[in-house]
Amino acid sequence: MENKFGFVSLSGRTNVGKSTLLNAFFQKKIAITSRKPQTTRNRILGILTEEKSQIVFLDTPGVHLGYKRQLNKVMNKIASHCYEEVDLVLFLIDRFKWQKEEENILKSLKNLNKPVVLVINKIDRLRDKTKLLAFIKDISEKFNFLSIVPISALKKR
Ligand SMILES: Nc1nc2c(ncn2[C@@H]2O[C@H](COP(=O)(O)OP(=O)(O)O)[C@@H](O)[C@H]2O)c(=O)[nH]1
Ligand SMILES: [Mg+2]
Repeated sequence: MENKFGFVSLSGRTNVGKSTLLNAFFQKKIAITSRKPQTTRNRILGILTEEKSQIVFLDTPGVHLGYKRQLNKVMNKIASHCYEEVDLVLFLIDRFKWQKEEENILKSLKNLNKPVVLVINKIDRLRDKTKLLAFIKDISEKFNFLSIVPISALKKR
């Protein structure tokens, strides 16, 4: 395997499990949650270094500002600028919850022209796992996701 290096950005509204996923990647608690207001610069959430690869995890300023501010062209510009150095976006959702916020995030992601992996988190809490396939089929019609991956960040699965 060649040496690999890349920037991965984590997208998804509050509480979908972004921090939990990062903790799973890093296998231990690190200071990755910040209460500070988002700046216009990419914020490094953590750097995962393995023998032949290094991934820098970034959060995604501008995408989660809420509907009204997201409509603001200047903020959109700033947000897309921050995405320029991103190689891959992980877009997390909470099971089958697909609401206005998810639509708005997807709208922003569509403009970026970056590969997006849709991560369906919290599947440990799915009562009926047979619905997963139908959901994946529906959601894959919304956007050409690089892949759609059901996970449980909490259970590290
Ligand atoms: N059951 C379950 N709970 C999860 C999972 N991932 C995250 N959570 C919980 O969801 C809540 C929000 O998670 P957090 O990582 O802080 O979300 P963030 O706001 O996107 O960073 C916490 O109570 C987590 O323990 C999961 O895979 N399964
Ligand atoms: Mg968090």
